[in-house]
Amino acid sequence: MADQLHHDNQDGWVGKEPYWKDAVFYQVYPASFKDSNGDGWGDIPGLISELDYLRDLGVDVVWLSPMFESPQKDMGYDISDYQAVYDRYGTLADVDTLIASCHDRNMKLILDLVVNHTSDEHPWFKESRSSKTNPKRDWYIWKPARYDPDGNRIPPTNWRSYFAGPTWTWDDNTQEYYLHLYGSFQPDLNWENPSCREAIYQDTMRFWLDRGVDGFRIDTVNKYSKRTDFPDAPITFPGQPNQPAAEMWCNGPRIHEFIREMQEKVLTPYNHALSVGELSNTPLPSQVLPYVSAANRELDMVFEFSMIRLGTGGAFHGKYLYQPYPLSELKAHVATWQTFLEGTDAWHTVFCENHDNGRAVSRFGDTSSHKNWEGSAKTIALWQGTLTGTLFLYQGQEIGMMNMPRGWGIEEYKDCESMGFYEEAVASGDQDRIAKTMDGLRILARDHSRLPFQWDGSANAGFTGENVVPWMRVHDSAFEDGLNVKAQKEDEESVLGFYKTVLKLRKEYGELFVHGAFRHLLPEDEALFVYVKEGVESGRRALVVLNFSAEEQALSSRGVTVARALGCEEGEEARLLITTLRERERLGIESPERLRPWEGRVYVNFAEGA
Ligand code: TEU
Repeated sequence: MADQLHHDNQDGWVGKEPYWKDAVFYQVYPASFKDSNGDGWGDIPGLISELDYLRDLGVDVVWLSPMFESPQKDMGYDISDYQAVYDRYGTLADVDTLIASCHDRNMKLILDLVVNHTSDEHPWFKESRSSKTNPKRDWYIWKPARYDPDGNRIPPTNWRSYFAGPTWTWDDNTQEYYLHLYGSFQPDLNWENPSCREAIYQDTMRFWLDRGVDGFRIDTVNKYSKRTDFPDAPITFPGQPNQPAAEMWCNGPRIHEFIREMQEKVLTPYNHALSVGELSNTPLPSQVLPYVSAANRELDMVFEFSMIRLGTGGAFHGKYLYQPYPLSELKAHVATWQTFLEGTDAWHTVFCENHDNGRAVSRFGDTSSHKNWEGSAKTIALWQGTLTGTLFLYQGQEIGMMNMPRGWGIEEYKDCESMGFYEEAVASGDQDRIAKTMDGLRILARDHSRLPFQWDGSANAGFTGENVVPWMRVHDSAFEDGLNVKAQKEDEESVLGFYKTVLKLRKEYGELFVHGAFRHLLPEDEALFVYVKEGVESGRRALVVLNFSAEEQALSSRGVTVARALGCEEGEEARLLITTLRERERLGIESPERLRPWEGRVYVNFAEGA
């Protein structure tokens, strides 16, 4: 049997499985969660003051997005000191208190590990750029210029960066280019250099593990090993200077060696500290398996991006030119990753939001009316809560937070990626492209998920003091539609109340929902998402029926009956475990074959009379 990469069951939460499979994770974006000192930015004391809210919701592990010292050009994903806390977020002592406060509540805390690149203001980079002979020169990736036939200086390759523009920036002082897959202010570290790797392990990982954090969400985990021959990428967009080039720097030749080294030298010695890697540009199960197969001793789990990227025009050029897609495509991605685990020793994640994407209810649900908003937010809860893998929620998902109102202009968008694409469209002078980019941003921009958290209906939604100007504008829905925690706490049947119930059921029926085998029914259907989850040992089953449309849908007209789909045997009956409908809306749902608009239901097989 494979030597399982397990955490010890220190807490005795689960039997033979590591705790993080059944645990519910919750991502906190510190700038936008809760401001305790009235400067318009969320902070760590604010987070500490709401840990009981998270515990009460059913959260087991908090993932805190970067709170390190940073010029904040990419909201802390540009770190200038890994061992200091950004002033507006608090102090080292606050993080120590946060760790202790999580542990006191039997919760865990993981930090964001951003080590593909640093800020250009990190002392390592300042040294590296100071001269060609500096000992840290080789800690970053430097290359001489090329020249075109007219003698103009051009970058070493034609690679396009994530935030638009080339992946190379010229350094006047030392007359070479440095590589950056993201912004020019985010130079890539050179993982080929062993002393650079050792500094990463020591200064960014062991430092925090020694203080008691339980592991890391590992940013851009598959981009540390680049091709070292630096070829040009093939031309995908003729006439463009910079081309998509992920195959040149993603899942590179030494990537598994580097990750295994990190696991062996750092994570394993710290009681197998938790690792969840961000694995973009890697859509094939065969590519993902080596990262998460327990026998390989690399990562506990990863975020795979096929579903979260739906609607984008690819990861690079044209990302924000919105591409509509049918529900069947979304379902196919889910089915691929639900069945990925079968017959392997791997594990996976379940998520539909994070700080890099629009809100799920606005993308996959329906915000055209209050009723549809509520129904679709709950249907999304039921969908996520019944899928196999470790569940990750993003702050505000549990109250159904939405994208910015469509009427808000570009001035409300702050993200460097949004700016890069918008400015590129403007520079093209093409009005159609500008309009289409703006439309895409309205659905997909990273900004939407970064709006202040909606705690109550007061002037700044309880995120910060009423007279403070928050760093991003508060969504009108906090006041106008009662979309806030306070209002939803007073209503057991709210989206928040529903999430709590779903998370409880997820644990109670963990064998089905967290670990069960997934069987897809009606895969081609463009309105209903229907699947069976089956307990591997008990043979117990759940039938999940989700209406992803604003019309009533009948199962019967599709030839499906609940008892048959559930595989009820003699002496068994199908029982409704949960529906997204409010009590007063349930009249007449005895006919189990009809689903209301944006309604989700789960049936379970029970022994008759039990
Ligand atoms: O994102 C890495 C990344 O490449 C993406 O998947 C991201 O969604 C990007 O917007 C794609 O265009 C991580 C962080 O999550 C993101 O916030 C950072 O901006 C990025 O790394 C750079 O550190």
